[in-house]
Amino acid sequence: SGNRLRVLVDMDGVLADFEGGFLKKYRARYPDDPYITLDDRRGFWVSTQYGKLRSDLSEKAISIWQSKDFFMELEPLPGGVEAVKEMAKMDNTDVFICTSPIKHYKHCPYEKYAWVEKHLGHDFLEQVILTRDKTIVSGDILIDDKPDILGVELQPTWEHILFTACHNKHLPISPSQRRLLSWSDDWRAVLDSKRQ
Ligand code: DGP
Repeated sequence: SGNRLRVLVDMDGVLADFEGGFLKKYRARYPDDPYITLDDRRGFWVSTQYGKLRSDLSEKAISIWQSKDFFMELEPLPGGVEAVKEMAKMDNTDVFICTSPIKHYKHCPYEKYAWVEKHLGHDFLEQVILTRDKTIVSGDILIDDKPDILGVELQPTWEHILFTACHNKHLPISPSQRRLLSWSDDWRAVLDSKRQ
């Protein structure tokens, strides 16, 4: 509160390699079916692009992230875990992981907590926010790879910083939208720009 900076960090596509983990497991499970390379990914929804490739592939794609151990076994994206740890140690800074679980809830919510515990430590579980609507969460910054973050709150308190991912890297940069190209990009400057 007060003059503290509150940073919300998305998980899939920002801290955890959802796209890489998906493609690896999709190809292993469906070796005879076509796939979309990460370079050819367009649009946030993986199942939508697979469905356009061939109608039966939408369901096959969905079966991958609905499987046990999918979310748990995602690899960390380069520099993400280190950046979050550093942020959390900064003066006057509160960091929360703000992530939307899939509605097939058998494994995903549990595995998201387990991933945070494994990579950021048990104490960091205090910082986890699972929500399907990020607009109702208040913060100064939301670092997220989804281009359009919509919900019931039409004027979220946060500024959305678009984190570059395979599916959004070709989108035209709107003048109002700031980007982080990766965790090697200057995320400290983005945070400092929002401090009082
Ligand atoms: P978030 O990154 O917090 O906005 O969460 C979005 C989740 O949705 C994340 O786990 C990735 C997943 N996802 C990606 N593509 C699709 C899709 O086509 N369908 C569904 N249901 N989920 C998807």
